[in-house]
Amino acid sequence: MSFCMTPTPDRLQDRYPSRISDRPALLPRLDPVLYRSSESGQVASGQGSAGPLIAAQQKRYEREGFLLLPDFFSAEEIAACTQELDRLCQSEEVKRRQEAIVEPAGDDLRSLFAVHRISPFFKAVAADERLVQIAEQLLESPVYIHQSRINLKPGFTGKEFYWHSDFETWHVEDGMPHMRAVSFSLLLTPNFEYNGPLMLVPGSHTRFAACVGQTPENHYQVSLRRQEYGVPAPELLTQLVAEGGIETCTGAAGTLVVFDCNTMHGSASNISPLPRSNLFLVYNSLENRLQAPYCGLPPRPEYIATREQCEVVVPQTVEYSSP
Ligand code: 6CS
Ligand code: FE
Repeated sequence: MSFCMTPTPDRLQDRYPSRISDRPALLPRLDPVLYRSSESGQVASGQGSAGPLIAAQQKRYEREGFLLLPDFFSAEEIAACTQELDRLCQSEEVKRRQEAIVEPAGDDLRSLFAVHRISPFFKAVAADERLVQIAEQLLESPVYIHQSRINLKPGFTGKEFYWHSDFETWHVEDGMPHMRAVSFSLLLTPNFEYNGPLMLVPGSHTRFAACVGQTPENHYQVSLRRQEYGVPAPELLTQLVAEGGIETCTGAAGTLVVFDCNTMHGSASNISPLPRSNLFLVYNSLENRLQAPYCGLPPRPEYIATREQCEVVVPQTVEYSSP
């Protein structure tokens, strides 16, 4: 497999150094949260930038690093999504794919990556104008899918996703230069306080939590099942939570969580009988394509971090009829 020739990482140009020092640190965020074209009159008048999010929502996203949007997808649309998810999960071919990640204990499916490439249905979801136009508004540019996945977190056996900043991994292991990417988590099943919902730390996106420890080779073969490198030191997490608290994103299926690439988040194990399945779509600005990984190791595979197939997502009106 050839990689597009990306420059070797310039450690001196590494604006977010992590997994280098043996001392954890909270560094300043050097990138905007909301990208805005300065000539936009609406911004000057305080109305915010043009797009689906009103000014108050933009302000909240800028302050907290995420938005919780209930009833974003209808019950019929979610029914179509879960029918496609069931089809994928029952496919022996899909379960044998490299994109299928099993839980650390046993063989329950934990995550299915690159669902926008494996499933034409989820490719259409990823192009849904209701999602893409929010991403374009926040990032102020055309966007492409950096990563897609469904985290299934099955009942009884779904294990935690320990605290982390996605950007820390995407910068160190994928070479993402700037904090100019946004994640959308669409709840495909109800997320209760007891079945491992996403937890976010409000305001944590404004600092970069530099981690300790050197990235192991082929780290993704372990980290996607249980992440131990690129996780914040307890003292950093304690400080971030003391300042911002923890918001648990519970809600009905169809709820949408929009969160900045650097917002600290995690989710607990699911010991309830009820699955917690969420679709994650990560939109990256076309101006923020991956460079050489800052850790100096070979790039992660394309199904985890889009490096070559950076097709601009064209917003579509999507009809969700159950297949
Ligand atoms: O390494 C990654 O890209 C994945 N790991 C986590 C814990 N969140 C983002 C993504 O799924
Ligand atoms: Fe994550």
